[in-house]
Amino acid sequence: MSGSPRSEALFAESLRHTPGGVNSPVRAFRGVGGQPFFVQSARGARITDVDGRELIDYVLTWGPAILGHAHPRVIEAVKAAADRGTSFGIPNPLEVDLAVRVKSLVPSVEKIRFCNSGTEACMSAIRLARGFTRRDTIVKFDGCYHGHGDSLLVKAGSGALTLGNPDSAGVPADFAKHTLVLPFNDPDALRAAFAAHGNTIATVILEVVPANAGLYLPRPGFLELLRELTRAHGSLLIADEVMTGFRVAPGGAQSVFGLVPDLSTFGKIIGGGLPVGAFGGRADVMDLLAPLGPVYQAGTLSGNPLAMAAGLATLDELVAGNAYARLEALGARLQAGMEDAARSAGIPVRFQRIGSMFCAYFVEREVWNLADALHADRARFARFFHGMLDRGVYLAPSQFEAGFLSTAHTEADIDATVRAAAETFRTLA
Ligand code: KE4
Repeated sequence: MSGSPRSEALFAESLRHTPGGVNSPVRAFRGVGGQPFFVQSARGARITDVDGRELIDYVLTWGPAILGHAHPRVIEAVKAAADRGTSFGIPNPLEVDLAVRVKSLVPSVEKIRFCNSGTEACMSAIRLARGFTRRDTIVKFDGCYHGHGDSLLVKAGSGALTLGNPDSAGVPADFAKHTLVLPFNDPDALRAAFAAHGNTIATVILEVVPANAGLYLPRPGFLELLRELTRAHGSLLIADEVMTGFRVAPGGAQSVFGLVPDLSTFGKIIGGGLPVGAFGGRADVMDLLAPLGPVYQAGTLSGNPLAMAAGLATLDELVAGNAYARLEALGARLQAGMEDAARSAGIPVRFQRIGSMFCAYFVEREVWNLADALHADRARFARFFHGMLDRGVYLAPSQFEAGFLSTAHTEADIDATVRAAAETFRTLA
């Protein structure tokens, strides 16, 4: 972004101390070129950078800020909790309150364990599934991202895909060989994998709505087949709802698509912007976890009162109001405006959305899997990203990430975004 002297100076300094100058790779703008700006503060649907520029934010710290940034109810809850101490390492009442609240919203969760990130949640759920089934093989889908646990950094999405290294260095071949990667929405590949390996497959983990290679949806029948095959072969089904949980519906994507997984993973929204993760599901599986059973999993800050308080305030605010109807209306308005703007400029854009999560692929075709997504014009997306940034709109800095809306976005924000998009599309023709 032109004219950002303080961000430029901070980035130069950060590069001296932190690899790539960032604490998470996707923030480095490698997918779009240029360098990241630094945020001074954020409120509602807006972020303000260290050079005083205000931007309409569609990244929302990658999903957690579904109420917008610094929502008064969340801030108040965190302040009140902090006044009582920040972490105890001993059970506190808020852990029970949030467990009860998540269970009330997601019926497939009979028991839950909190941790500190989505990665930890997915890593732990995989270990638990392997312990429960006494099998080693896991199945994931290409382009899906389930955090940076060793077993899962195989043809992964998000930052790994953005940087073009979906298979990370440092993961022993002996780990990766237990991970089968299938194309998403491919029933034949699914059937063949179970026919060949069914009795060794511990679990299949999926993003019910893959949103780490942009955003695409399960084709009708795919999830039903997956549930049928996993059940028939004694494999557990893990729904990774770190991004979709409490985002696409109070009960997550599983409630939208009628999927009943054995385990689910959560993160982001249930921490209200503080570090949190969780995994939960069938009690007979969860009870294999230490201290009850032989599968070890632990964390110093797991269930810490600040994250629990922020998560409770977020879920209470979401469920109390008509948040999901508002998020759907805002999403539909954005989609209609963006599609009209692209069409008027003659730019092929495939806008895919579920509720308040979306992706504008620079491609003509429908996108149903990673192979389709890889046809998107990344160079054109990068020019679009910077054009929008220069016009005051911050989109995810990668064609392979989803965008998010919050209840703090207004119709005026959407209309301003669409106007910026119309101007930007015209520069791409
Ligand atoms: P974390 O470890 O980043 O809290 O969660 C990992 C994770 C697990 N599962 C899904 C479906 C996810 O989307 C994520 C993390 N999402 C990315 C954004 N696509 C986090 C952004 C980043 O890596 O900086």
